[in-house]
Amino acid sequence: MADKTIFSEILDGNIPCDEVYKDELCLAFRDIQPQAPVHILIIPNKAIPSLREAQEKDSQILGHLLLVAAKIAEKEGLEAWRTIINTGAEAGQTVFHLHVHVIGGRALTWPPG
Ligand code: DGP
Repeated sequence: MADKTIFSEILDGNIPCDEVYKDELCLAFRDIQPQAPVHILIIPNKAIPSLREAQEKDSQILGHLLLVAAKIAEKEGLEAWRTIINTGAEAGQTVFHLHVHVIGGRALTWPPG
């Protein structure tokens, strides 16, 4: 069993969040350290530590997170946006509960840092 993360605490309602979307598989809320005018995190209810630990049986959840990302981007009025899943500390992952970043509202450069 993975250690509890701050995102589990948010899912449990122990830590508040600025919620933007919720359904039976996931929760989305605004990032506390936004990197752009719109910066939203989508997390599965299931505590998968990272994409590395995701399994075949998680396919529906993973696909769902991306479809929710597109739905949220549209709701936020974004014409372009970036979806990011950091996997591993060296890639910038700091919270080990899989999450999709949705970032937009400004021009985004490539390649990322
Ligand atoms: P990552 O670096 O990919 O693991 O992204 C973690 C993100 O989570 C980071 O952008 C900051 C955000 N974050 C960390 N703690 C909290 C919190 O308590 N509330 C909210 N809303 N965001 C958080």
